[in-house]
Amino acid sequence: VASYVWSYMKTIRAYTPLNAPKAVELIRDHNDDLHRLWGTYRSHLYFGVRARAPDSLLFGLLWFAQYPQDGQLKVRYSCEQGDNLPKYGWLQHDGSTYGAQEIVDEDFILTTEYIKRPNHGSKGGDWTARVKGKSRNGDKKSIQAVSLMFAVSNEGAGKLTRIVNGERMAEIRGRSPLLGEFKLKFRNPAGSVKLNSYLTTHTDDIYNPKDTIMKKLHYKTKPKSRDQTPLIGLPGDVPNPNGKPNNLFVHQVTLQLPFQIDAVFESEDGDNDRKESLAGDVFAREVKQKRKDFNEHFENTFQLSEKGFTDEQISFAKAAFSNCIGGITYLHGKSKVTSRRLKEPVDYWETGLYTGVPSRSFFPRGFLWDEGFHQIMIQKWDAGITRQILSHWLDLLNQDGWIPREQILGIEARRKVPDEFVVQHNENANPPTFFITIETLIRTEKAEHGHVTPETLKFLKSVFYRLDQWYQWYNKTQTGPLPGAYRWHGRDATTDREYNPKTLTSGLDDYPRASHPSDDERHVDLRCWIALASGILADIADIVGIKSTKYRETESYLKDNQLLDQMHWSDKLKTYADYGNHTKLVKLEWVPVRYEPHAPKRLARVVKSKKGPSPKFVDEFGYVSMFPFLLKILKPDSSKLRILLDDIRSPEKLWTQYGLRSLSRTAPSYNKHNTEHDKPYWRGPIWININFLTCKALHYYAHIEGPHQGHAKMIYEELRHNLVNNVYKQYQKTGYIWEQYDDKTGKGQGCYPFTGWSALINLIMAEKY
Ligand code: 6A9
Repeated sequence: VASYVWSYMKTIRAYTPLNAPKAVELIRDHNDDLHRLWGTYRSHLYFGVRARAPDSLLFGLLWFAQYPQDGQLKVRYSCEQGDNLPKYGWLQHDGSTYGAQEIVDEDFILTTEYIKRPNHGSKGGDWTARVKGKSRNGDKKSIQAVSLMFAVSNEGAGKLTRIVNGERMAEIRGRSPLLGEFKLKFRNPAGSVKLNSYLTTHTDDIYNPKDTIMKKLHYKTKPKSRDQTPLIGLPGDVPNPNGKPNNLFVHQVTLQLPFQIDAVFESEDGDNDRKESLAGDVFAREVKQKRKDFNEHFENTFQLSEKGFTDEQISFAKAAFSNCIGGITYLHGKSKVTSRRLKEPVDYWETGLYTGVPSRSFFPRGFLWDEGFHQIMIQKWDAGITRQILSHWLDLLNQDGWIPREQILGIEARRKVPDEFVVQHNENANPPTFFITIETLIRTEKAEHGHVTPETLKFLKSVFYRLDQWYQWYNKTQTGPLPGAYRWHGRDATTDREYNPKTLTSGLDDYPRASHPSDDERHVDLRCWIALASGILADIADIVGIKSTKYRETESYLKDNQLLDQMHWSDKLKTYADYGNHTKLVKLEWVPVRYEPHAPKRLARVVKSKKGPSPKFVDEFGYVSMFPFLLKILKPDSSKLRILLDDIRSPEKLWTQYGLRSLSRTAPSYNKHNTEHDKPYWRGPIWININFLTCKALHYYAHIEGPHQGHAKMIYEELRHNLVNNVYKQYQKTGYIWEQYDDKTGKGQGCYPFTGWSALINLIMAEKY
């Protein structure tokens, strides 16, 4: 019985929260919470507003052109690459009270502006969303009519009712435990109204109003003459046949271009002492002020005009930054996780997550190591956001000290992910980038005030135990058989379907590792990540007054360049490398599925050497080989540093005029497919996160005494120039910032818009590392 209980307790640890107070609670400040309650935290929608709480009112914009160019009705709602919009994204966003976005559709441009007044009453206050439309062809009067639809639902308990004048839904009134009493008013638009209509009905899925709306759209007007086209609209009240209550309210207005309309949310909490609604001229005045504040704060924070960038370049940097901060989302729900001890996946606990997202269209959800990168930039603007986002993430620690890498919370997020990608395994890590984020926060504050701010001190105290447990988890579960050896788990040793089995956990997915995964391989990037974590944890321990020598000792051990070289420097290859059971003589080939004549064929990895794989350094030069330099583990006078710098600068290897490619042109796996359908991902293309780390490291070695200082400086300047030029150029050309850039042409590729870590181009411009 005892052993059964023991085993059960070990099993449930995988999905049981760490036994410690939640960091979010420890750093909670009620006023700040109210200030941040409302936001554009539905960043997977072209425009959506919700509160940072699980029982929120949901507000989302849908639209379509009544006269589409190809006659196909196109209703826009969630950001989809398939919509093929020429351009969309935030031009300005301050992460809390203001955002301005431009969306270019076929023949018209929408602007969405959002402003909040958090201080009215005690329930988070008021906000207004303004949508403007204009023709794409200058100021010519357009016959195009655009239907705007504002869809409103409520997640938790509460009640919504509508106020209708004829065919126009003028107002929604509501009450909920979170928000108290409130009104959402649809103001009379400026512009020529072609049609008013609305929908109230019941839906089983409030997160997907589009499907319900599509089913209800129909022709509302009959043409009076031949050249008049009928208009499509909504039917009004459609009660549920089974008597289920209305939970979807849609205001629809069809307007000829140009137009402008305000949706005004007003909290009825407290005395109604509001002098003027946040609408009309009042709104226009406030937007002007917000724009000014944003521009000033941006220049104060990043100093791009002081650095001599042009206005267009600065607008681009503002868009990069704004999409990163404007991508911040609030998700809630449960992850699916599994472990060796579990027969099938189980639910993680219900949780809310305040987080940035790598891509609003393609993966609008939380990714662990991406988030560390986002927050390197966001903290410079508003450190409060960073402290809260990191606290949310660290509250995801289970009893073993693990954080699931990808956060797919709630129905909306789940819908975007094929089933096989949903489940997170409790042995799988991801690079602990949060340590870099925290190091940056501490360094920046110390430079500015001579010490960390009281808020950051409180934060560090609140998360210390969690950081320690997380760190221990890596050291317990990701180490190899030799002291100082680390290994990413999660590689598939049983497959011959991949050219080189992926290492998703490292963040570098298909980057080539030992050809034959084994428990005793060792990964140089992971060792460097833990070396870095050890040092920063030691710094944090000092700051919060924890007396422990273990972090510092581990740091010196892992950063010892000689020990590092013993384990990861290959004299033969003249580079840092992984070590494992390896042969570079592998190929993907079509092989028969059975040994019989005319059997069908499949693509399989075939070993082309008689000897087969054997323990050795992995002969592939690229991002992974750079980690001792990227994370500043190399001593400035290291001779290896010089070799690395030369290899980086070599066009035969990593250098391109657009940034550093992920894998050397001379590497055996350069540009190789992993399977028939898996194109090279981290096997050639240029990634901005690693180029950011490169700039950061070059900048460091350029500013520290040493024999390679001048060399580092030269490469730094060239690389920065190349990166900024290309990402900017591609943005001008395509309207977007991309997931990766092609190493031969510089073209943006992969998904878009990708304004997670690619937005760090702004920090590269600002040289704020
Ligand atoms: C799978 C497909 C609609 C891959 O930016 C997030 C991550 C990075 O953390 C990682 O380093 N990206 C990088 O190699 C994107 C991962 C997307 C997984 C999507 C499901 C959904 O199809």
